[in-house]
Amino acid sequence: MLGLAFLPATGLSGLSRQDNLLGGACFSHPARMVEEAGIPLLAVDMALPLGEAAACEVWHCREPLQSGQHGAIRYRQGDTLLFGCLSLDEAAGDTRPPLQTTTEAAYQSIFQLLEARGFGSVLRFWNYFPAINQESRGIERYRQFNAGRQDAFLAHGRSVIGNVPAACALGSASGGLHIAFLATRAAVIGIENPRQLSAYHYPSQYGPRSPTFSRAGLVRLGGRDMLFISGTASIVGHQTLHAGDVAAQTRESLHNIAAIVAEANRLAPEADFRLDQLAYKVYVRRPADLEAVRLAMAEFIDVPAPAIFLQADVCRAELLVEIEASGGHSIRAGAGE
Ligand code: 3EB
Repeated sequence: MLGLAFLPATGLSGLSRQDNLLGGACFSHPARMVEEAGIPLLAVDMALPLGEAAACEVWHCREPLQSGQHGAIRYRQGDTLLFGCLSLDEAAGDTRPPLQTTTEAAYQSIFQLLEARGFGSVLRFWNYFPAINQESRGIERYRQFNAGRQDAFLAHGRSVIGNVPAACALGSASGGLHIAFLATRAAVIGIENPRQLSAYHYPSQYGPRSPTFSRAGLVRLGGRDMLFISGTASIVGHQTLHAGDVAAQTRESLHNIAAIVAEANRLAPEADFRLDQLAYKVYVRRPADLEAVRLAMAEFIDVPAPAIFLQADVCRAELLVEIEASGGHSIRAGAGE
């Protein structure tokens, strides 16, 4: 029904022969466009600390698909799934910080598209933009982003607490605002982590507007339960733990993911999600920390799981690592067939 492949940029054309590609994102430093006719693919400037040239995250499915364009959004959809992405230069529209204005415009455009095509739920948003921890106009850029995102949710009459989509927000090395999203006509259940305060309830010390995301989204597609876990970091309650200790941060992040998986299994008892059967994307702030992160992951998850490692800034200055994951769909890692 739905599948995820982690591929080198050269593996893409091989995949398209047997699967219908929805779209995805390619990461390299510098960013390199991967052209695949009609397939919405982001080109994100993000280094690969393992030294590979590029890594692509590609979603595919069995549904017949058609491509379309809505403003800056390139998308591809079938009966139950829609993948879209857009890349925007930050443009000043009014007196607000340009990133905030651009973020609001991007999300408004996404919601317009989803409303027009009749896709009621977003399984996952991925957000990438440069200098995420930098301040401009007296406010950190991640916080500018949060304001723009929340305003777009509100403008479209969407709730900003409770059943909101899973997401991540990471700092890229350069470029504009990149957003990718996977939406569905099926019902998605937002999942929270009992170890963490819901991000949409974070107190104002983390910014005037709380981030609008759930810890995970759970959906049943084609008779299978699927889980989309948001970027997960070393945060318990609302506090950052283990400042300066990347191994401990990695373990805490995985404890959080384990708690989210337990919540998902409680809500979908048939699903039986397991840590060693998820696909991971791991964002490491400092390349020198890579081995410590990999070791901590290998100790926590006994069986090696498919993973992409990327070098990215995380949305709180003290956070050294952030991990996202998904499962229940098919997962393929490697050169494709
Ligand atoms: C956190 O738990 C870490 O703003 O979309 C994780 C996942 C984080 C998503 C977002 C931010 C976002 O608060 C940061």
